[in-house]
Amino acid sequence: MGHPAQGESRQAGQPELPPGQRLQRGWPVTHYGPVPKFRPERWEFGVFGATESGEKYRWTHEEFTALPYATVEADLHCVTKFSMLGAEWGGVLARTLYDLAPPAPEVSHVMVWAEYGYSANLRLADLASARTVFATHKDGELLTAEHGFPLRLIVPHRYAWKGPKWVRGIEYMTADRRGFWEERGYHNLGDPWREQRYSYQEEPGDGPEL
Ligand SMILES: Nc1nc2c(c(=O)[nH]1)N[C@H]1C(S)=C(S)[C@@H](COP(=O)(O)O)O[C@H]1N2
Ligand SMILES: [Mo]
Repeated sequence: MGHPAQGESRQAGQPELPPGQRLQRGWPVTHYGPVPKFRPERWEFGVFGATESGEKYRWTHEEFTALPYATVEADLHCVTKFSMLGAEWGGVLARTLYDLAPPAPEVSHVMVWAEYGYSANLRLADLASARTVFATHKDGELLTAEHGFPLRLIVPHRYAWKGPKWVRGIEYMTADRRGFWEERGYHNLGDPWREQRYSYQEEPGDGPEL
């Protein structure tokens, strides 16, 4: 595990924007499709695919909210060029889930799955990064439905489309596969500090053939 994830060049507390981004006041709502209704009795979070044990892991909503709570300060960079700086995200560190439900040694990538089939692919190292968090809270308050309640992923060093709202699970993969936006014209890696916005910018090795 653990070569450091790429692109974390901003120092905490230093208001700096990635190239081409502008500061957004307030917190707009940006997503594709409807806001799902939360039904606690039907909700579960799963970790599946190539787990080390070969088993699928599940948490009910009650079990998930009992997992250790941590906070991470991180910015949100939308590929459409606005950024929100300095939010404090609270929830379960992705690293905690990684440790509770470890991947098989040959796992290189993950697909993060959300309601209605929204998905985003990440390198395993990006998921396991110390600041990647499955957030239930922002600035001490529960997320609203529009912003992803009951759970959304925050990957501080990636564009925000790689942080699904209404997230339901992690699939461990032994090869890379494109997620929802990565199949539809966005960059497979999506590092805002390298301005990796669109798939036409990809270089050989950045992602699977389109
Ligand atoms: N499930 C889901 N998650 C999603 C999206 C989406 O369309 N569906 N859009 C992404 C994009 S492009 C952005 S910029 C952020 C926006 O988060 P916000 O609405 O809380 O600001 O959510 C991300 N997560
Ligand atoms: Mo976005």
